[in-house]
Amino acid sequence: MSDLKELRISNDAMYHPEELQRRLADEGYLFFKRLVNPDKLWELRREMMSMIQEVGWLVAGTDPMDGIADLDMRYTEGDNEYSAGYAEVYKIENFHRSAHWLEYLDIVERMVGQAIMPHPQKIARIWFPKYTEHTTPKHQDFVHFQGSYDNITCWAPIGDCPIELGGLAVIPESHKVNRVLDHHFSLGAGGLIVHEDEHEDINPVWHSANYEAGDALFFPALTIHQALPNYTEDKLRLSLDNRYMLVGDTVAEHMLNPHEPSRLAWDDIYPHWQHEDLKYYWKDYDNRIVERDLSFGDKARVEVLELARAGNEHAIYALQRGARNSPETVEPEVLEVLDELGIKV
Ligand SMILES: O=C(O)CCC(=O)C(=O)O
Ligand SMILES: [Fe+2]
Repeated sequence: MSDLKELRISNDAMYHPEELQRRLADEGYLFFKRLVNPDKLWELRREMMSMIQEVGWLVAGTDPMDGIADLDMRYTEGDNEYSAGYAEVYKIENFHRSAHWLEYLDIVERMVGQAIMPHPQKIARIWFPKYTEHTTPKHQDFVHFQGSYDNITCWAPIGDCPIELGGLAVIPESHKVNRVLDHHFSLGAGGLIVHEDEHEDINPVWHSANYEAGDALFFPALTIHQALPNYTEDKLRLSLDNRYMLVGDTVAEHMLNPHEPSRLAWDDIYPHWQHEDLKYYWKDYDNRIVERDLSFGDKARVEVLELARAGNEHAIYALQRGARNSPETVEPEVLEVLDELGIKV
């Protein structure tokens, strides 16, 4: 993106809750440099990248801290192979614990002015280079994480993340649409894209940063954002995106579970941990749990069939991948469309 603007840095307001709340309401994001001591991120990076090397995604013999990807292993969310590697990273206790670091909890509490808690579901993104059609597309987080418009996402690189490595970009003030916009099928992570230029009340000026370890970007559930493509030759992008909710607010049931691409249950994860304090911690809170709204995904599933029939390559790829991943549960319509197109699963 050629006309990217710089995110506004809000370190000057870090200890002024009212100013943080004003900026969040006005601009739809807050960005801090070195909110967390970078050494904590470097330590987490070592642990996670070492596991990523162990599962075979980094070039053997390279320093795991450099994150040099094996380009023959390019996988993404939705691929069985991604799930297999991600599951090993997802078991790491410190990765889950990082969402509970006081630096994050304190600042979120100040920016919303109420008691908060991290969603049980934590997310790491392990993004391969030159695999850009799978980049996280433009979206509002509400379609994925639901529960409440007041949820706050925290996106943080685990290490440095210059523009070419594909950090997060937002449209300031886009949360002011004050509604969930129509989302469409996309091949990128999450599978849903919003076309911000379809909406007159949005001024689509994208902002991002050359992120450094310890930096963190926060935004509410309606702010439009996307990841930038990873254009590096050979580097993995490793980042956290975690969510915080107001204590006592509504939470969608699926956010109480591990992140789906890991294909794990808490009982698969907890035996790998050394401490007890974060196991099922949310059960001590009285939040309102609601069922997941499946309508966003359902709409995209209808669209993907139509697009595939019309020859859209991303749609065809998505159907093929789905059928290959879980042959036992593939919908008859999907097989029908692939058959019509003469494509073997
Ligand atoms: O890191 C990514 O690719 C996606 C992150 C994202 O959309 C989020 O943090 O909500
Ligand atoms: Fe998102």
